[in-house]
Amino acid sequence: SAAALALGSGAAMAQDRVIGFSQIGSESGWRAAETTLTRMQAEERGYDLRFSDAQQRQENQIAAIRSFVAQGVDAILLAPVVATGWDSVLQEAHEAEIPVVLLDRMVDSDPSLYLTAVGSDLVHEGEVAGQWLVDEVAGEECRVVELQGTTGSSPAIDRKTGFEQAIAGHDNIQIVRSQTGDFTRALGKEVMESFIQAENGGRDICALYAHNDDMAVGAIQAIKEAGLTPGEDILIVSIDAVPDIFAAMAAGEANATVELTPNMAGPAFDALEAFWADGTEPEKFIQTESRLYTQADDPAGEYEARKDLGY
Ligand code: GYE
Repeated sequence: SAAALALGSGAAMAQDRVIGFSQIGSESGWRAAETTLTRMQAEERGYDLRFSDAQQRQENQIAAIRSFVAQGVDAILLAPVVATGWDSVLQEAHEAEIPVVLLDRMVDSDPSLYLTAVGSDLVHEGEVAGQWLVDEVAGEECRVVELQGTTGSSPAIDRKTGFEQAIAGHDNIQIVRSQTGDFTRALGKEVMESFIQAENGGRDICALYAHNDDMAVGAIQAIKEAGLTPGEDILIVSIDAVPDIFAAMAAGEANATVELTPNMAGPAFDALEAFWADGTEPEKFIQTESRLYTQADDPAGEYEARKDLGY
């Protein structure tokens, strides 16, 4: 029948779609979940996903994109490790007429060089975290240590800016130390140990702001090893909403997190499908939601709901 034929050719078309995905690496639980969900979305839609893990190195991402262009893929997904240095390679994809969709981090390049970007409002996330702390300490003196994400990445830049904007004008709150933990648990722990050492065994620290949950989880370990109680002696606010931070919140060892959905590929593929169908140009930025969770928001339940999502 015509319907069966149409269905058949639709399926065949989907089968023919080849997507190159240049992923940053596996620095965090959130990143692992994004990779899993991208693979799931591609499989559901019948795409051939070619996955490249850059192990945190921009040069590996540039090489992967060049290879995807040479293979003549139908589209490229790029989660860019840092914000600068993409102009030439994006230009090459553009000249080959291969649409590029950015996932979760932004670039400084001209927006005409990519089809769209899917991500959260990273400045807003920092503001939500900062506002939570402003409300929580309610005018009390609070000396904050900050674990930044990967240097030069848009989330590290924007989450710092947003938090600083939220605490501006609240002179009781001060960032006293700030250093990168590269979005990893191991460095989060190591840098927190040095903060604790420099701050009277941790006793002069009121709160930790970590640019992602994984660094917070590493820092929680450091705080415990220093003989202090995370979540009480030192307040902890971070970003991502991965299962392990909910486990820590359920145990009273972390206080708040701002959710970042790992399903960036769903909206990216929707935009690509509309573009392939009739040339529909998506908005340049497809924004995902950011929501605050505290210990009052059933962290044990949130842990259960997420723990099998590939985190
Ligand atoms: O928050 C963090 C990570 O790029 C916004 O990257 C993303 C960040 C995410 O590895 O955990």
